[in-house]
Amino acid sequence: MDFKEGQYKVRDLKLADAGRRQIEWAESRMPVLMALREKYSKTKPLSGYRIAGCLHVTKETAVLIETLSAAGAQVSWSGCNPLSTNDEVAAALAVAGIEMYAWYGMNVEEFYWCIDRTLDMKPNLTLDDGADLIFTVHNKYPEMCADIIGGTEETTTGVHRLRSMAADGKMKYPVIAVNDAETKWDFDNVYGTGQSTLDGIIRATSVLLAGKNIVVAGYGHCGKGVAMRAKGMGANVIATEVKPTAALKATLEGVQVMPMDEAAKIGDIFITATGVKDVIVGRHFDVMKDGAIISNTGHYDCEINIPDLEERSATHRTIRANCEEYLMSGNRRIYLLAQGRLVNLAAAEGHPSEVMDMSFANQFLSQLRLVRVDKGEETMDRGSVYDIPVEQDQELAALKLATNGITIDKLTEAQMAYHLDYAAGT
Ligand code: RBV
Repeated sequence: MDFKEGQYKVRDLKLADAGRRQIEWAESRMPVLMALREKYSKTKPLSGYRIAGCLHVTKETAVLIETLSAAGAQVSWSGCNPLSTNDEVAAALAVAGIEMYAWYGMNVEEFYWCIDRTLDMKPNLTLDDGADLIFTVHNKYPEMCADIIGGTEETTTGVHRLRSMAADGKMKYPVIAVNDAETKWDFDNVYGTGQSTLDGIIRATSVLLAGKNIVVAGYGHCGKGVAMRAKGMGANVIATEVKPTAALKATLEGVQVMPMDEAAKIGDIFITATGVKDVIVGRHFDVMKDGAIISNTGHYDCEINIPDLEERSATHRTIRANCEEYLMSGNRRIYLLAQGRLVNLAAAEGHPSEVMDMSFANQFLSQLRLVRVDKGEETMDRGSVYDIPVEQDQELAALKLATNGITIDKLTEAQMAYHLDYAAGT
């Protein structure tokens, strides 16, 4: 493995040219982020700032990294999942001089080694997806917190955990919840997860989705996106839920709702999207049909209890990339995709560039906001989680529409006055 201490550890630098072509492809589909790059590469507001990032190394993330770098930041990066790095992209970034520690198929020990290396440069900003970097700083290097201005967090699970940490009074620097921007969760989580999850399942199995019973565990934004797309492909979609309002929405969207104990008996394909552990466990494997396919699209790999599956299985073998066949009692076969890790990134390429454009524009603008805090132009409490300003959502959405050549109406002054008039009625 090519490795120069202190700079990078990637699979193979010879993959760099192929990676660069993929990054250019993503750039051509991320006009909002590219417009921000154009603007801020002139003023370089991130000059003198050191950003450690821990987020899936994909072609889209490369566009974010190179935008941060063009705005003047020194960047060091690790992937936020052992199975989500695009080795070609990682090589291209290492060749371009980014400190890069990521390769596909690393083990958990290597995963944390990579995070440690990104901290060697003593960052003053952090950028997370899943909060593993923030947790590492707080738990292993607490002395670093004082020099860190703040961090940003990409995903639902990470934001959820950081809010618990803040409520417990344990957070030592402010974090911006990028996930909670409308231009993030209502697009990335729904349409991104919807498409990329089915993409991962199809690449790993090549099965026909039409006519299948697809069980989606969790009807949050991600689960809803998956369900919507699976329905469009002709599947019979079943949702499992613990939250009454989410379950009720599913029923009104034409999705059948039942407990996992029932769904386990009839599902052909299972997709977990809950953010909690042990959604599919031993007793569910016991009643599954021969040929059942199980996958996860939640951030962590604990939604499917894999030790339970292994305990019940006499043997297992690899059928094809990201598809492992487990032989169960009664000669039933169960197929586990991507080792229960997020199937959309492990078996496909994650969300498409067009949707990551807005997520990562929010990331970039949030890093700039933290710099404003450093400069005293804005204040933040060091133990809190912050939302994205609502104006930012509207600005980014307007920019995205404009880059798509779409124009929209504007309220006239009379309409605006009517809109604000609390005396108007029938
Ligand atoms: N995600 N990133 C990509 N193509 O770079 N795809 C998905 C990509 C992010 C997404 O924003 C989600 O919140 C997170 O991965 C889950 O880990």
